Amino acid sequence: MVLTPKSHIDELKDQGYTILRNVLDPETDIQPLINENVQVLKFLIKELNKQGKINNTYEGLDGPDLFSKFIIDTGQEFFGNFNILLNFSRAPTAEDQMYLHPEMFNLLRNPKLLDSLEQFLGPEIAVNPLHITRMKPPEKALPIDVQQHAVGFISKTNWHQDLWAFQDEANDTDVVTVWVPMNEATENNGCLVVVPESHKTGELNTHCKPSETVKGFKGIPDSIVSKNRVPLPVNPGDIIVMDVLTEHSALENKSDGLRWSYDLRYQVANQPAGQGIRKAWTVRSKSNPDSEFKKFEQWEKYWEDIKQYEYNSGGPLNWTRYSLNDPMCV
Ligand SMILES: O=C(O)CCC(=O)C(=O)O
Repeated sequence: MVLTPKSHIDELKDQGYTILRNVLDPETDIQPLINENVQVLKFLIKELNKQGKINNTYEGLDGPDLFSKFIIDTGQEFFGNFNILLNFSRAPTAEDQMYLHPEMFNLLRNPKLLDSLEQFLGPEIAVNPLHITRMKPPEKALPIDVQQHAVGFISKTNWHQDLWAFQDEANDTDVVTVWVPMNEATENNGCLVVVPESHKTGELNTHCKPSETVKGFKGIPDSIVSKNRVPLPVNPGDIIVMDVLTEHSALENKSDGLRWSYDLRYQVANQPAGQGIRKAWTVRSKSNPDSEFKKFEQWEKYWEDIKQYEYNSGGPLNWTRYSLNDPMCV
């Protein structure tokens, strides 16, 4: 059944998520970003070999298979080069890496994507700087510490609601999560799973912070998540739009290949982003087109300034919505 815009809005309100099919063209909207990533990885591999940090040229591998093998071998160590997230919990260094390349900027600004989001957000749209790259090789092949302490970037994602990652100033911001697959996401390779209607309580469930016993990302204890869990398989070109209170996780990748996606967040422009000094940047404005970031260099400078600021000031604002002392959190 093809949903009309009104029914997507209703579905998002009623269920806490909605899937929009064939928003993007895999050939012209997605493949260029894949190609760009591969080019960046090949360059990185050369550099790391020159610096003696790795000893493998990965000859004969290409595309997602190259990523898969590289991440299996190196775990989280170099993943910052491909992530579009600067982690709040890191201690900033002058060498902080992040994926800042033109095709990523093009995806964030993709007119088809923005057209499809207008129904939820209206004509004044900004990119919220909380966005993440997920590149997940087969879970069983990952380094054992990654398997044991799922961090969610390169391994399975634990249950959470995205609102936990927003500071209080954004409590009234109109913001949605937009999940964009680069390749087919299936139950076998670790697609997203949601609890329908879980956004309706209007509150954050208990989120546990990482501890000595469970390192990495922890989230809502599985035992208190409803059993009504719905996997959301999607194809490249489709997007999933979610409420920031919808409880969700991602399954383990049991396939033999890489599962690759981006979770982006878009909001109404000029509302608080809830990300400390990282403000939302306008990507579409009917009322003030000059306020839009139109050039890649603007986006690049925005992040370079943030990195510099956080480095000089000793780190991003220290904050948390984790439950620190909940008995659930062991
Ligand atoms: O893709 C994933 O593994 C998790 C995505 C996610 O947590 C999100 O979209 O907020």
